[in-house]
Amino acid sequence: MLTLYHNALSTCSQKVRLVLDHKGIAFESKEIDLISGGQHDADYVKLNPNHVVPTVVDDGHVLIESTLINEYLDDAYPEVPMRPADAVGRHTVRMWGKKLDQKVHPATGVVTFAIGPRNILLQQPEEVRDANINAIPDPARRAARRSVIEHGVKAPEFEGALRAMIGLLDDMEETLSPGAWLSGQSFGIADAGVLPYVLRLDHVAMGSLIEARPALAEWYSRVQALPAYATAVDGWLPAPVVEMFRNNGKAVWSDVEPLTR
Ligand SMILES: N[C@@H](CCC(=O)N[C@@H](CS)C(=O)NCC(=O)O)C(=O)O
Repeated sequence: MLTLYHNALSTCSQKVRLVLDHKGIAFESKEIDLISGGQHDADYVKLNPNHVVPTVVDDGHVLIESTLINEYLDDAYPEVPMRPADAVGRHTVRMWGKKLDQKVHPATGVVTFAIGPRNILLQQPEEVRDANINAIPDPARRAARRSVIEHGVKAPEFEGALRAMIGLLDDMEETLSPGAWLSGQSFGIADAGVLPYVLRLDHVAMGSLIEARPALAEWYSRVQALPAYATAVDGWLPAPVVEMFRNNGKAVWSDVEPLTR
C-alpha cells in the first residue's frame, strides 16, 4: 500500500490527499508534526532532504514535491483522470502548478506563519524555536520564517506575500468566470493544487477576499461539496487549531485590510 508522510494542515499535504481520495487510492498515513520539528528528524530527512511534507512512498519509490506527486498519481493511477487529455489542457495544468510552486506557496508560508501558529511558536522555549528555524535548509525560507514569527504582519515580507496570494485569487476569478474548473470539464489536479491556498486565506479570516470574487466563491463551494473534500481536507482539520488561526486572523485584520486594497 502507498504510504503518505503528511500533516493535517499543510497545504501541500492537502493537495495530495485530495488527489488520493478523489481517485480512491488507499494509503497508510504517517503524520509529521511540523510544530515540534518532525520534518527535521534524521530518518524523515533521508526520505525528504528538503525537510518538508509531503512524501509518498509507492511500491518502494520515494516521491517528493507535491505538484510532481500529483502528476505521478495521475500517471500511475489513471482510472479517474484528473488532467485534460489534450496538450494545451495539460500545459494549463502545469502553468497552475508552476505558479503555485514558484510564487504562491512561499507567499502562503509567510502569511501563515505571520498569523496562524505564531502565538504558539512564540510560546515555545527560544532555543527550541531557534533550532527548528535553523534546521530549515533553504536560506531565504529560513530568513522569512524568522522574520514573520518575530514581526507578524508587520514583517517586511508580509505585504508582498499577501499581494501574491491576492494575485492568485484574481487569476482564478478570471479563469473561472467562463468555466467551472481550472482546467478541463471536471475537478482536476489544478483545482486540487489551488484549493489549500484559498482555504488557508479563509482560515486566517480573509474569507471576504474570496466572497468578493463571485466565480471563485462558487468554485470554492463546488470543491467543498465534493466527497474528497470531506475526507481529504475537512476530516483532517483540527478544529481548535483552525479556530486559533481564525481568531489570530481577526485580531490582525485591521492591519491587514488596508494592504488588500
Ligand atoms: N515544494 C514542496 C513544498 C513543501 C512544503 O513547503 N511543505 C511544508 C508544509 S505545506 C512543510 O513541510 N513545512 C515545514 C517547514 O517549513 O518547516 C512541495 O510542494 O512538496
